[in-house]
Amino acid sequence: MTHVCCLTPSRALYVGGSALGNLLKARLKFPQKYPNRQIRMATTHNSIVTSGNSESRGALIVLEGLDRSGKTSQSSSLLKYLERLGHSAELWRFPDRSTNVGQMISSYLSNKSQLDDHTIHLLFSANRWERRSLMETKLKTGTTLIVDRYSYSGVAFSSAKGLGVEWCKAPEIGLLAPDLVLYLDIQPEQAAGRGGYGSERYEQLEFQRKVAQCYQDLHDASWKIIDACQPMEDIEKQLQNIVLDCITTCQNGKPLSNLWSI
Ligand code: DGP
Repeated sequence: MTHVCCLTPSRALYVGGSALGNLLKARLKFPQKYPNRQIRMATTHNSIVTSGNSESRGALIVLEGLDRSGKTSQSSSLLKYLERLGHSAELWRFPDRSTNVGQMISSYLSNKSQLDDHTIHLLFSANRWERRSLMETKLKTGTTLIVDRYSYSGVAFSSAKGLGVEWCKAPEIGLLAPDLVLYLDIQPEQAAGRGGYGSERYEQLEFQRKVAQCYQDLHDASWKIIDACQPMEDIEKQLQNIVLDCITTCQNGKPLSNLWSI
């Protein structure tokens, strides 16, 4: 059960069986001993707080890979699969081109505007920050999010241009850490052969080779590497099995954490 507390420090609308609940009760009895400040310290900066680390929640699942590795198709079929099973799930995509920041990114990607490499890096990051709070709310209310590209694209694509990896990671610190990173692995040459690249800025073989190397340097043992050259149905089955395990773990109360830890 989710224990939700609408936080004004002096008025808890509902708090169930939590340390915070006990603190609030104690404050009503002994107002001088437990001033407001202590109660504020027991909460986070958000207005929704769960009562502990064992709350059931949705899973944050990220798909990463080179352009044309199949992330978008696989994300969609994963969503359909989860919905068929009755899970609450949504498909998100970064960059999210629907926001003002996203439109600046889109214009840059389609070569309609020029931006300094650092500047565009920060815009991509800002585009993820724009969604952080909603992301946390969705997860805490039990929705699993399948996310097509996340901070790893940010670091891989910008460091492929020569920006320092640590510099690239810095603005991502504090975004929610994924519970699972699924990397669709494909050779840049094979990806390029899939119907050819379009007109977007990064769709060039030589650059994608650098991005592949950056992903290689960035990944860790927690990533699930999927051979993206298998038949689509085989990839779908592999993703489905991995994802279901992850969703169960999160339903059982895995705490949310922040980047940069995965
Ligand atoms: P997509 O909409 O998934 O096709 O992504 C558009 C392009 O932007 C693609 O070439 C990958 C690149 N990209 C995605 N996220 C980031 C990011 O955070 N930083 C940079 N530099 N590039 C990114």
